[in-house]
Amino acid sequence: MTATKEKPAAPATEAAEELTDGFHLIIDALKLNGLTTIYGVPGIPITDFGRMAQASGIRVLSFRHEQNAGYAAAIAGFLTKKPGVCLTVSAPGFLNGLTALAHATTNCFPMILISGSSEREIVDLQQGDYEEMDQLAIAKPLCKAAYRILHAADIGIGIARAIRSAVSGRPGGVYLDLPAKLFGQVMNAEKGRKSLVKVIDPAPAQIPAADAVKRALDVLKSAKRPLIILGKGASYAQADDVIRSFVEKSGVPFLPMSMAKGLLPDTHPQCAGAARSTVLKDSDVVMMIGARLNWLLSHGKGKTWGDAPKKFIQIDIEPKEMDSNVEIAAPVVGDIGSCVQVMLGQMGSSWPAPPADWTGAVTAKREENVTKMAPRLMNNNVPMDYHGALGVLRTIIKERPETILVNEGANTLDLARGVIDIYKPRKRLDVGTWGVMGIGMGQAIAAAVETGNKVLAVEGDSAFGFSGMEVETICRYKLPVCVVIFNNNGIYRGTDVNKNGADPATTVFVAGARYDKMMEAFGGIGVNATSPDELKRAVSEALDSGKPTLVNAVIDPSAGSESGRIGNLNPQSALQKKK
Ligand code: OXT
Ligand code: ADP
Ligand code: MG
Repeated sequence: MTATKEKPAAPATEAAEELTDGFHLIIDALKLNGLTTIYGVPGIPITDFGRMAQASGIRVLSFRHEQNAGYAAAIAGFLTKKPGVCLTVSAPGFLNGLTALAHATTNCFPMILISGSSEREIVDLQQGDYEEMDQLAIAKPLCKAAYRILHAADIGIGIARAIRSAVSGRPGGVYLDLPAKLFGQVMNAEKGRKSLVKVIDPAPAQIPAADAVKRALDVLKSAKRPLIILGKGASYAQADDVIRSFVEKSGVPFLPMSMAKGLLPDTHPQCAGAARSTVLKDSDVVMMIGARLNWLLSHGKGKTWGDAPKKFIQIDIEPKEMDSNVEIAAPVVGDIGSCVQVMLGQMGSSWPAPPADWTGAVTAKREENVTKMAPRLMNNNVPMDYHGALGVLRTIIKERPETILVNEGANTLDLARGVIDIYKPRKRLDVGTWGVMGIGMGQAIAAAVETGNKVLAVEGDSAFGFSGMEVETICRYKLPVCVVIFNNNGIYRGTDVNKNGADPATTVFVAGARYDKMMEAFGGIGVNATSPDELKRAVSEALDSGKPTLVNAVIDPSAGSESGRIGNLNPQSALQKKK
């Protein structure tokens, strides 16, 4: 059923007719489906919508830039299994939000980007409307699905489609285009109520085929040197107990990808995080649970994986993921909760432990690496190096395992990932599949809003710069976020010199900048920490008080290396090498 575009001609009984409009129908549709938080930036044509949504009890968080609101929505989707909602204005606001929508899709996070748009008739004739842009066409290739709602009577079904598209199957980003005229469209209130759709079972269980499960268990049982890799899909699935039982019953060493850390504690005796190279190279059967064989796993081949033949088992909800890089000997297609549950049920009561020489070798390598790192974490150097500063933060998280760690940068990211142990599921959020800088403050805000937990954001000084203005947002909403900036005066390092002119080198920033003053400008607490002791005191106080805090941690400008641990990905000029 469709409504006319203009307000319907007044019937004789108008005085008695109860009316509703696009504004209210969108709000009612979101609430009906449990979407009660919106991250966005107001402006034409969605300012009043934001006000009305707030008045109706939806929590509307206003950001300083749509990209950060988008990253907040994306990670809200990861944390809650419900689509995170980002609301923007037309053309430039929409484009600002689009990077985050693409990021959500790439990372398999459910998110809906809702953007107001200009008049269709003018946009389609390219007559130069205010913020004119064919947003639907631009969004389509960057997300899982894109829809436009033209009539108030279609709002219920349009929002239902967006929700189901975002969360069913492999989760991802959905774009919803709402032209300005839609908001003011009026219709009969009763008909409006009836047009709303509550999405039943938005992400139905996908039970794996029995023969696929048997094949996978047979391959796992045949292994001499098995390995389980847990990815962020496993964290997303919220099947924590069943995954833990499966891993423990199998006795197989497990390697967590960065956002799967904590699914089982990093200190678990089967954790092979500190023996990464060894387990990838020497394993003979690798079972992937919610992880892809993309660049982060060297595509399942090459030097990282050694010469010995390997068999892969893969659990994923997306059938096309199988054989994407190498042959998968045992594909198990389904949702992780169901797949792991069924496999666990079929393991019987006497599943054989993996050979002791393998588990012993993994443990020995892990302990060797942990022992090697330990003294570096205790150093009290001034200026601080990464290890001295991270050693302090590692202890702080150990003492407060409910804290959510947000982490971005290059060295700041790569070293923190190894040093800071995570003890609980979904307590580490980071740059994800693209290695994108700028997720920091959006993720920190959404983590605090969605979970109520304290948040520690450990940020490279460059990484922080991408979303730094949101410290005002953190202060405005009084969120329990402590931001620590690893300030080494630049991207990777602060020591590069431009040998050819007066301009600074491309990777360096103003030396000795005081990011803590930014926080003070908005009423938060700012601390300049020059030693591990000062850092420890400041961060402990911040997390215990829950007051918005920014700690400028002064790091030796020469401490970092180019691109952290992925310097090998930088192309090199043959000409440059000859010089
Ligand atoms: O087994 P071995 O012996 O090999 O040892 C491994 C582990 O076993 C061991 N380990 C441990 N030992 C002891 N104890 C413990 N607990 C332990 N845990 C592990 O340690 C080693 C290493 O382990 P790891 O890390 O697991 O293994 P590895 O080999 O590194 O893993 C490979 C990867 C690929 C899985 C891993 O490296 C990874 O996940 N990497 C992600 C990298 C990434 O995404 N980086 C971000 C992008 S870099 C670059 O692009 C940047 N930019 C450009 C830019 C971007 N990105 N975005 C946008 C929008 N614009 C521009 C910029 C601008 S970074 C950047 C800013 C950088 O400057 P900052 O100031 O922000 O930061 P600083 O660098 O600090 O200055
Ligand atoms: P990581 O970066 O941690 O290795 P990836 O983002 O590469 O993880 O992979 C996550 C995988 O998990 C994706 O292939 C996605 O299809 C899958 N996935 C996400 N949610 C589920 C789920 N509930 N059940 C099964 N697979 C899932
Ligand atoms: Mg830096």
